[in-house]
Amino acid sequence: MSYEIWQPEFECLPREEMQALQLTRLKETLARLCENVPFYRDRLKEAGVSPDSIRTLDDVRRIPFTTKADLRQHYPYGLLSVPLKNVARIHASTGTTGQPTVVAYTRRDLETWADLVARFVVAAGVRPDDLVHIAFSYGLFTGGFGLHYGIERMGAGIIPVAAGNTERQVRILKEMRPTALVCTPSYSLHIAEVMESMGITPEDIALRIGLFGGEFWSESLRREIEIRLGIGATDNYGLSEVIGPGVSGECVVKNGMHLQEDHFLIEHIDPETERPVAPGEVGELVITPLSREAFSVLRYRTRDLCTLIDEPCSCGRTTRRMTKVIGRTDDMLIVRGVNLFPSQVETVLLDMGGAEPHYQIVVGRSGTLDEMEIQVEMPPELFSDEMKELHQFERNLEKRLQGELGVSFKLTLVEPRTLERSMGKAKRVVDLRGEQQKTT
Ligand code: DLL
Repeated sequence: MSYEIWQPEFECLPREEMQALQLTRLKETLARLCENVPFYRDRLKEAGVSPDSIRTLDDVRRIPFTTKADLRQHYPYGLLSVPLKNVARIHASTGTTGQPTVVAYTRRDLETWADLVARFVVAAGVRPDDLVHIAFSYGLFTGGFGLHYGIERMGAGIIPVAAGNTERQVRILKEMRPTALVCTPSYSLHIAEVMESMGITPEDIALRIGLFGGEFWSESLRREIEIRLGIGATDNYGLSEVIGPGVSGECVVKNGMHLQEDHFLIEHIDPETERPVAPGEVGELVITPLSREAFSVLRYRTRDLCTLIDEPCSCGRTTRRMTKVIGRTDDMLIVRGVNLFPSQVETVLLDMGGAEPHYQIVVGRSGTLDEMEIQVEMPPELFSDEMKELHQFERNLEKRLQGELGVSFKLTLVEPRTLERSMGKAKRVVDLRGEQQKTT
């Protein structure tokens, strides 16, 4: 089987050449930041690091980490490394908590970004004769414009639908016949759900590929989406602080997302000890962009947890891969001392069969004790059925969740389609503990 590769001269570089390129670019990045960003000039001086003192890639560990808090402190333009007049575009992180973080691009940054997106779009199997339906929001979020220009670069056609009005999305799928769909995985599931309610089947539309990213989704959800939309679904990953979408993406082999290592130096650490994790273990990604002009970060703590895959991929790309993100360090809930990720609930729901993967976890406090409620939509076919079957379903689900989570909780079955659907990233957790503490 032959695989299309957008920039084989970079995506298939022999390991030593890749590392040499990374080292050169790392030194250039340090020099640029020392010269133009007072925050980094001071930080690096304090740490005793100069661009010339970096001799190997491992020397990157002498540089202090950058965190979201550092970016917030310098809101909006404190970390720019070019004058504002040279900035071609501004985006911002989704910022669910507190201040958003602003990121900026020069013309050259936008060119690079388009190529990085083009790479994973091509790797996912999209071709110039495809027509791509983009259902990401276009705006400060990097998803819409990021995918748009990358797809334009690789030559496929685009329907820039943007997020929202799901019935219209479905009509467009049916009438304009796009062959690929771009959105968050949770929104694709909602599109599937609305499609079913409109009596439209996968045979009535022309989709064959889904490119989904921007939030966590499990392998089980992938299977569910693939069946309900009749497509092959691929994952892609990125974050605004380092560029947006385009950090990594799956090829058609679908065994991990290829990291674009010529533009990002990847470290993988234990979030507690901050030391590198052993191969094959779960760790937090720490990313240093190697080519950004307008705005860059050194050793950015992504808080995203995954495993790295070093073995070569049969597609021919030589880059390392990351598995699906299993969660974020700040998504991890600690309920009565037990650590859990919302993703565990999704996996149970989908693996059980018959359940809908729509859920919300509400954590509160009663006195000094944490309390957790898991709200799950009951399957529509059971909703109107006999109570006996519904109770059976409830007991079964409770048992499975209990086995997976290892902490007690209250399971509440809610009516079908009553949990809020998001057009972008789904909100799975409502943690009321901070608020309750403030008021008690
Ligand atoms: O979500 C960039 C993006 C847009 C990536 C569209 C892919 C497609 P932010 O809004 O800054 O940027 O959010 C970044 O989203 O740190 C992860 O926690 C999460 N995330 C992004 N992609 C994935 C993915 C964009 N494929 C944050 N799987 C990141 C799991 C993801 N989590």
